[in-house]
Amino acid sequence: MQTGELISVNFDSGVLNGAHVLESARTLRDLEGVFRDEAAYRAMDPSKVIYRTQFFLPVPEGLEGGLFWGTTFIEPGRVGDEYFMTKGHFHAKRDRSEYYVTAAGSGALILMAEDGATHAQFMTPGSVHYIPGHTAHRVANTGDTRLSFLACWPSDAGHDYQTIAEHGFSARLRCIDGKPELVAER
Ligand code: M6P
Ligand code: ZN
Repeated sequence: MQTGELISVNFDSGVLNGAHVLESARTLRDLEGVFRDEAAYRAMDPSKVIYRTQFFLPVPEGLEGGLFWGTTFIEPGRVGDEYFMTKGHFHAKRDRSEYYVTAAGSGALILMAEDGATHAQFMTPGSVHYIPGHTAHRVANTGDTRLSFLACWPSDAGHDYQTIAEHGFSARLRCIDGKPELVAER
């Protein structure tokens, strides 16, 4: 039996283990321009880690036909009335799709079609979310504990952050009267 690339996932925490698991972190500093309340953003510690990601990339990035696997861990918290969330992206190859599966915590997956139509799906342990191609995706942690979700996406999908940096999402998940609400921009 071949065990060379073996990794394991802890389904309670979402943590990946294995010699080939890579990690990265995004701090508030990396999320410049993401949150609408700039004054609240400036008042916070820029070195605060908002989310971390673990990746398993068994084939080279860009290869057609492979799959990547990862877990994202988003801390609880808010910038103003907006929950801590991922940058979000379209896939550079627009037709590529992806799965997200919630391991722990609670949150929302915000999906935006290319025409700007936006909706959210609640994330709770065990929830499975299919992200079709041509759809930008971002996750917000709406709970008081860390939100962890597994992801599986094609190795040639790529990340287009630029379109989101220029146009943003057309709706934001804001905490209104203590509850998450998807609010259209303008
Ligand atoms: C998931 C996957 C990754 C992505 C990560 C963080 O694990 O979709 O491809 O990089 O979430 O999201 P983002 O890249 O938008 O910061
Ligand atoms: Zn993606």
